[in-house]
Amino acid sequence: TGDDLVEILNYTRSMDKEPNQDLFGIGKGKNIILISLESTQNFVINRTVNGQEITPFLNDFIKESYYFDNFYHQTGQGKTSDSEFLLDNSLYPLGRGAVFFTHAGNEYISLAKILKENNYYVASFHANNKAFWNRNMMYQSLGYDRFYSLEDYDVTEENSIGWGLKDIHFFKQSMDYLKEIPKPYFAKFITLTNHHPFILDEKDMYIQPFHSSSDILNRYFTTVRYEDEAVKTFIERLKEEGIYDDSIIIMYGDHYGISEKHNEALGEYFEKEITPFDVVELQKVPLIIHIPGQKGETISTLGGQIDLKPTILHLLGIEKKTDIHFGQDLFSPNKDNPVIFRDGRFVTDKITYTTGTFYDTKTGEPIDVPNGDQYIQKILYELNYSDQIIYGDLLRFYDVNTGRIIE
Ligand code: GP9
Ligand code: MN
Repeated sequence: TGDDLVEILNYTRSMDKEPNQDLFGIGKGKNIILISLESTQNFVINRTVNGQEITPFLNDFIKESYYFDNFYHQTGQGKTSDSEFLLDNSLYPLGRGAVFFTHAGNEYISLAKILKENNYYVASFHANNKAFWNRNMMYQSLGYDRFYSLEDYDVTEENSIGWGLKDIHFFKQSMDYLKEIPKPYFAKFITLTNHHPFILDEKDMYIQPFHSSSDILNRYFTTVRYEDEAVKTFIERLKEEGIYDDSIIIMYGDHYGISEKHNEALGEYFEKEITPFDVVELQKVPLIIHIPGQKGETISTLGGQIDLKPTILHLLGIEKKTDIHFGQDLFSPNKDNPVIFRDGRFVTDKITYTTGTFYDTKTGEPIDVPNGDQYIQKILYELNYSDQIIYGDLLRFYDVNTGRIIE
């Protein structure tokens, strides 16, 4: 019942942070173009393979954007769909299964719904079957106006590989739709080519594979490089169409692409042994926020996908004080929440906890944390609160307009 919400509400309200005064509302009325970069980990940014840049376009683009280099994915078994869930709800995905499948009928206070109240048109673009990850159902609960899925794209043998339509074609075909939808809009583009097992046509290889003991890792660099090229073509089109200056562009990696199975090969790439601490670090994904007229800046504030919703709302000048979310605005001067992984690992500015051991976040050295158990408890509490909301469908009992619990 609604009683279960009282404690949770007290908790989330106590965690909430005020916006950054300089940036609050800076993007008011602008479109939001959000690009989900499939399986893109942060380690590829500003790095080379065989002497060549892996992401030449993004490396330039981050210079004129806010680039968060200390930002983590927080997904579980629901992979891409979990990242979408985190983005829209600032709730944690579930420890087992994909919440997009198991709780698609719940009541949510989604980013999409809040944006719609503020006059935005909300669309998702993804050239896969609309039922994949149950998106067609979940997007209804989240309040999306339109889902451009496989049936909206012209997919042929020629223009597809691996999981489907190649990203360059995906962006190209999407542009016809983007030009038609009402403004201002929130448009989410979910890329696909950089997906395990990272297969690419020879002619789409802008760089050559790496040489290590893992073909998966070797190919990964080539598909990331292809994705970078696709994003470049899209941004160029946005400029040509006059959309660029009217839009905030947000890009983030949805989750890791290279699992722990490939640690040995990763060790060959980094020329060091991969420790459990490194495995946590490897969960960083790029977050890039381009705001027209703003200078570029690299921001090392610790954050994760749970923080996206309040961050985006504040940029648009929307402060939904009655919202229930676990994240904090990444630009808030007082942001202090830890990054919590679904399996209980966590990262603070000082401590990283994984595989039963505490590490110094700065040095990666194992450390003794006298009150360590309290930390672990607090993390588990937060995950549990989020789970309670989902399992109990508790937002049914909450009136987000008044901030009151419905008896
Ligand atoms: C499928 C795409 C990729 O539609 O989102 O799914 P993933 O395996 O990364 O979750
Ligand atoms: Mn994915």
